[in-house]
Amino acid sequence: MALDTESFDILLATVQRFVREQLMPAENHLEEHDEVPAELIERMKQMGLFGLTIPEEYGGIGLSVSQEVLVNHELGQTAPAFRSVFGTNIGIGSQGILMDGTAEQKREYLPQVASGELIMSFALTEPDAGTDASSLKTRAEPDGDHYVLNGTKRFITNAPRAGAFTLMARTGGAGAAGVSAFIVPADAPGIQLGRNDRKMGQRGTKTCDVVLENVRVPAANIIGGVPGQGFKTAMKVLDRGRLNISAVACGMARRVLDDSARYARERRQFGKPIGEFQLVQAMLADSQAELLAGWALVREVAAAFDLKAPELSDPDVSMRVSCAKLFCTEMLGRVADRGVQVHGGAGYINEYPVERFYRDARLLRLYEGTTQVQQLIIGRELQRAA
Ligand code: COS
Repeated sequence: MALDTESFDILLATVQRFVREQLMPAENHLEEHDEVPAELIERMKQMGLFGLTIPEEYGGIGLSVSQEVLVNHELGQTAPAFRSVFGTNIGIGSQGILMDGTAEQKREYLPQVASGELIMSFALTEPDAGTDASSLKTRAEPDGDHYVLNGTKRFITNAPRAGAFTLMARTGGAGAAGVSAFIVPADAPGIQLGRNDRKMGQRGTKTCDVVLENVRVPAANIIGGVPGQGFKTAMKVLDRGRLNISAVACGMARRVLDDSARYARERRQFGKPIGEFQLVQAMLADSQAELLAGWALVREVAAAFDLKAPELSDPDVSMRVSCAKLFCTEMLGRVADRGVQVHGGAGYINEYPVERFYRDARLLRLYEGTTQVQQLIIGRELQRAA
């Protein structure tokens, strides 16, 4: 699946312009009001951003993974909260249905997801099940042709905007084999949302708890129709998600580095621009070298991803995705830190975007699997292959 080259070039140029002309100027609004302006969300829908990765037959644009990372690299160059409005629709919220859903589920949900009419969100994490995702406790008990769900999901991105969740719950015994993925409408009786989480950064991104109390969901809403497959679906979805987080990390690093290089040219000390001092150049050079290495890795892994069938797992590709997530998000942490250093005291003041990017960047080493989870996946695969 891929968009033809000519149409993709036009799309990418449109996204670039949108980022520079409309999103970057709205960054301060986002920070002050913790809200993405409604007219920008409308524009995102018109541009087809909610359907970037949904195949054309369901009304989406049908980007390949190699194309998707290029778009995410552009979107990374502004505040990540803008992308998060539709990020769960094109990523972790909907990909489970695309990869493992029945033909009927795809027909019913994907067109609404692609148009942005339905916002989907991904609910895996719980108060006692973060990294140890397969220990999740939310229960789904069979009751006739329904299941009854009880439990709490935590830190759920886009929950306040969601019309439905891809939600993992336990239909069987302990461990990964007892987990099923359900499509749960957000307005089902018994669902309550917690108050919005107050985060260190990424203002404008909405996350909160989702509490389920005796929520009745048709058995037909199990993704793929077969119980016990939900953990694998979640892991496959996260593979693609993690690669896209890596692309966003490269985009954010690009923006921080561009801002820092520009600041170094303008800011004068000791009678000349600080960019002429070699110690400042060394910081910029390290960031540039690491950024180019990370971006090359993302593009290579994306190409490997495109070679495999999306519904199949490939431990070698998962391992490579984890290398990209680990390297690029850690790289961004270092680039953002140097960015603040190049700005000096001004980098600690919130008039400069670098202060915000420094806070926003911190989350990338945590969500969709911490750096340590990526190390674990890489380490296990190396052992398996040996
Ligand atoms: N694709 C397909 N299947 C996968 C897979 C993948 N990428 N990763 C694991 N699986 C399968 C395994 O093959 C195994 O199946 P079998 O039992 O049939 O062999 C099953 O899923 C269980 O896998 P595993 O034994 O590796 O599960 P663990 O409980 O040991 O979990 C980690 C491994 C820690 C890597 C996993 O729980 C994880 O990624 N945790 C982090 C979760 C996360 O990212 N949370 C962020 C919040 S979501 S935004």
